[in-house]
Amino acid sequence: MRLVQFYLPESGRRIGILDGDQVLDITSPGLSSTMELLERSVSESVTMEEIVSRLTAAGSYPYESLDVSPDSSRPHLLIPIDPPEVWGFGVTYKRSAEMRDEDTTGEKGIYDYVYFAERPEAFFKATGPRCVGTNDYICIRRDSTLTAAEPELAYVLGKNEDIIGFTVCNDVSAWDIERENPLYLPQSKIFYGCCALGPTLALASGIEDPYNLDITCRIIRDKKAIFSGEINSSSIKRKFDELTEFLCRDNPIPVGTVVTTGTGIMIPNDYALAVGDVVEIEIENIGKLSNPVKKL
Ligand code: DO4
Ligand code: MG
Repeated sequence: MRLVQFYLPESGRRIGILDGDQVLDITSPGLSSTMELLERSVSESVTMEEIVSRLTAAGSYPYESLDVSPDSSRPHLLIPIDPPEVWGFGVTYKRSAEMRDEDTTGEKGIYDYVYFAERPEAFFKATGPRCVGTNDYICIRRDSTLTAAEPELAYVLGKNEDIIGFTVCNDVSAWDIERENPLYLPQSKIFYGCCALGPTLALASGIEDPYNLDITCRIIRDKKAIFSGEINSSSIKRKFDELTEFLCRDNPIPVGTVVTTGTGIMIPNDYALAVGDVVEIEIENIGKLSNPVKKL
């Protein structure tokens, strides 16, 4: 089951289920966000699917008609969950370790070390207001000239550190700031519009094998694809339980936290983001996240 949040000019935020090419509106009193749905499932100790099965659809909208840039005068998709926190993991794919070391010192260094270390690299990435949904702008911070898209599979935590679902994430990162000094990592990672999530929240029961998902990325400039890359999530070095265990060690993580699992598609520096580009990231059984780029 894939959930979305969408906006209607007359009633604001709604929750929908993706049913073929239609979005069924299942909003009901007290349940107008996927976070409320998740909190209800936690308080009643039932699955989100169980809560959804009790709701009646109040209307339907073609998905295509909602997959448009956000504008308060027309219906459009929103971020599929408003996360209290987003945490990231890095250097979970070999390509990320290799390219980062090469671009920093030209030889094996801290990235190779962390790729093989027992402890993974975890970093705070964003809060809800720093995130955007599909078709909304991702941003280049004003002091960066080399900001890149990082296409990633992300999961959402429920209670007891359980994964309740998956979404697509763009861990937009100012690589020039990261390379200047590793201590600048938070500034390279956290800024307004640094994280795109969506288009759907695919509940975990519908994702048969999260370690076998094709992830593709395209960068469109002047209507042409100037970059395309792909990876399968089977190439990730670590298991999600291992990431969650490190993340939650003596660190209270609120329900609804999004955890992004690292990039396996390293975009060459020649395709650093430019104003007007559109980044498309697609993961099978979740959907295509598409974001235009602007400079802050
Ligand atoms: O330390 C660098 C960040 C790594 C990262 O975000 C990734 O590998 O996806
Ligand atoms: Mg990343």
